[in-house]
Amino acid sequence: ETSDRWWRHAVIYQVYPRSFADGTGDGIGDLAGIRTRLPYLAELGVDALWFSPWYPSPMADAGYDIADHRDIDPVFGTLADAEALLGEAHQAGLRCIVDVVPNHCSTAHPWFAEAVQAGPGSAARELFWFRPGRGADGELPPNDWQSIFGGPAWTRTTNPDGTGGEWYLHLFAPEQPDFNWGNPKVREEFESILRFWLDRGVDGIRIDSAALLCKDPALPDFGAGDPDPYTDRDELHEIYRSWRRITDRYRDRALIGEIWLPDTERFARYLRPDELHQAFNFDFLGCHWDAAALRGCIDDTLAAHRPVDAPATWVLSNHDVVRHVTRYGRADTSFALDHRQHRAPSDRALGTRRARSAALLSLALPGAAYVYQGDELGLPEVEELSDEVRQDPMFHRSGGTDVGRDGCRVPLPWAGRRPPYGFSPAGSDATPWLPQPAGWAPLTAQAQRDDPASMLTLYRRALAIRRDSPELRDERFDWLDTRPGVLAFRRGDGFGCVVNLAAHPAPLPSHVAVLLASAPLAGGLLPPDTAAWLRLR
Ligand code: ISL
Repeated sequence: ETSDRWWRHAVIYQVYPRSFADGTGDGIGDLAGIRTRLPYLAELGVDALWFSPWYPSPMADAGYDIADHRDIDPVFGTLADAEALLGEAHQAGLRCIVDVVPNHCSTAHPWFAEAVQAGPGSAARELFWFRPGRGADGELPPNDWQSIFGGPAWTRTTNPDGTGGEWYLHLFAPEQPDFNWGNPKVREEFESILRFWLDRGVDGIRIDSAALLCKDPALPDFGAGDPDPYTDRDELHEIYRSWRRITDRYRDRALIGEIWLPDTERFARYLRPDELHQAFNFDFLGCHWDAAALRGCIDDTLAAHRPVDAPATWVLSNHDVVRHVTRYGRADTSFALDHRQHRAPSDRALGTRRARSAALLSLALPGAAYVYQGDELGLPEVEELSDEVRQDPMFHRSGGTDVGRDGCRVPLPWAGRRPPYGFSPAGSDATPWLPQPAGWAPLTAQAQRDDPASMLTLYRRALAIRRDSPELRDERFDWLDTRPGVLAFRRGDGFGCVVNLAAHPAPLPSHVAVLLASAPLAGGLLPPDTAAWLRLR
């Protein structure tokens, strides 16, 4: 039997369980809600689902602070519900990917509770990074590392007598202590977690913060940051090789790394026949809406993946960044990761127009494409959230200077004229965990379903064409000559994609049939900010 290597060309839909669909009527999305919406996902035409964390968690970082990696948080359901969901998704032809978070756990994890109890010098503390502080009374953190969410990456414990004790390391929130990956027990634990989910039939594992696990054991100051003491360390590769050996004992399973590295050569080192199958390409996400910039990003990405024979991945949005409808409607379209400038004005109509083109572009490129829930509805970032409702630790830890990531995590609108737009079951009086805006009635799945001009219809048509086009599953990709500001490429022999990023209408290549366009064509011309898929003759 040969492997079909589905992950090389899959369209993977990211489900953020808290905000996808609420089946139980408490205002929080859950597994029951996902199960009722599987027909929607199958009809949309994606190949796979990636579930952001659904494990027991105090939710200090929306579930990325995990207390037990082998169970489901009661707010989402039970392990039996997860098994049923995996079975039903497979029945519907959808592969399933779970999120594994190996860099850290929750302070509520039994190992951490035990480590705090057991005190300095204990074996329990060896599973994390506990260190005495600096200064006369140990009142200063052990080194200068900063948390990615703001503030020092260290928090001090309190001794039983009330005095200050050792500090522990957390690259993210204080509720997310980092594991010590130098300890074999940590390695064994995650290998067992991997098997736990692979045994339950998941088709892939998304590895959170995959380049951050290993730390220089001397814990030197970051200083000038060269060499970086915790990013992209060589020891990581041995860990992922052992994960690959485990994964290879199952059929057609994929390891997918969340790897933020600006250096594409370093990035590609993780994509080996004996390491990860794929990793997210975040360059695309940070790229300007500009023909030359996009072309450069596409070329760099393809060039990085070619020598290692790994599929490229294309990501427009996820649960950590400003939604691309809003990014693309701004004068500066690039700052995907910077939530501080979040309040810069955005032209929604323009952003939507560009997002439609970006969908056709990303779905026509070689490799795997990721769709974040709500991309297919053209949801904008919700910018009008009041500070009181914001939950993201990024907002709270920055003292409000960074508005954080709640604006892209607002519960999906399914149907109806007003909140909760069918997010919670009919008759429930629950309020969604983050408030939905008043103007979303035209964006509901129901409102878009039968509208030929909707974003949802565009995605459905594009995904249907992608499934029926063998050219999009082979790796061949060639740029076609065009005028400045226009991107055009050929896939295989006869599939073409043209995107006009210029300010003026552009002629289509001659002798083509238009398969799909992101906006009506005007007299054979492609209007600005429009894309088309073509059959080339
Ligand atoms: O490492 C980074 C920058 O150098 C970060 O961008 C980091 O890779 C990213 O924030 C990791 O995100 C993931 O892990 C976080 C969680 O809050 C995010 O939602 C998740 O996607 C901690 O688990």
